[in-house]
Amino acid sequence: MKLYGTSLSPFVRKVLVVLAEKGVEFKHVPLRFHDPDPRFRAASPFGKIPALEDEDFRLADSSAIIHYLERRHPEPAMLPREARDLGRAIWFDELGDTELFPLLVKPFVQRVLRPRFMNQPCDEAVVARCMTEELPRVFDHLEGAIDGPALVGGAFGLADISVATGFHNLHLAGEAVEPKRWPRLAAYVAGILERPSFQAAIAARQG
Ligand SMILES: N[C@@H](CCC(=O)N[C@@H](CS)C(=O)NCC(=O)O)C(=O)O
Repeated sequence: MKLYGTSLSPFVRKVLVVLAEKGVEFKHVPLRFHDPDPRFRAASPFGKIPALEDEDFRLADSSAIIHYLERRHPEPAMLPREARDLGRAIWFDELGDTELFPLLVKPFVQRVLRPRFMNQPCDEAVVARCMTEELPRVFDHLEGAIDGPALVGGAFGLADISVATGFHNLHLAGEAVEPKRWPRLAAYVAGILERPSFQAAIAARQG
């Protein structure tokens, strides 16, 4: 099995965490999005990362890949069985991908990607607006949704992976959740990112 995509990507990180939790052996190809590698492009028609190759099967999109892995390697489960818990896990996966990450990535783009890869300066006004006006609304929601070390059904899984992954990018940009304002969210994120699977995903190759 081959996983394409740099570990700097929060979406690639989701899959790296699942592979580590399930103990699946794989080869990591840490390329960047839009890489012309033909095998990667066959798996990811629009050049996005992550993409997976498993023998003659190819698949893109972190959530699609994780659902595939869940069926191929059911233990330990990353998705709950109970109907409401399953619905909520998919809701948090979607929230992580579409509400949270587009905001968490803004400081990372400004302070890490622009100077390091794009030869462009950081716009601190974008970072300040994101931290003071845009992210608090989502942080407030999460603070109210967290009542323990896992978001859904008392067990670590896809919901936690998708919500927590982008916080590593926020940390790489030198920002973090303010523990005084959002104590449950700050403790929750720290607990999830400390898991050995997340630490392995964070340490995986960037390129
Ligand atoms: N929904 C996709 C999103 C993947 C995605 O947008 N990855 C970014 C890198 S973090 C990418 O490849 N961007 C290039 C593009 O949007 O064309 C997933 O969950 O895998």
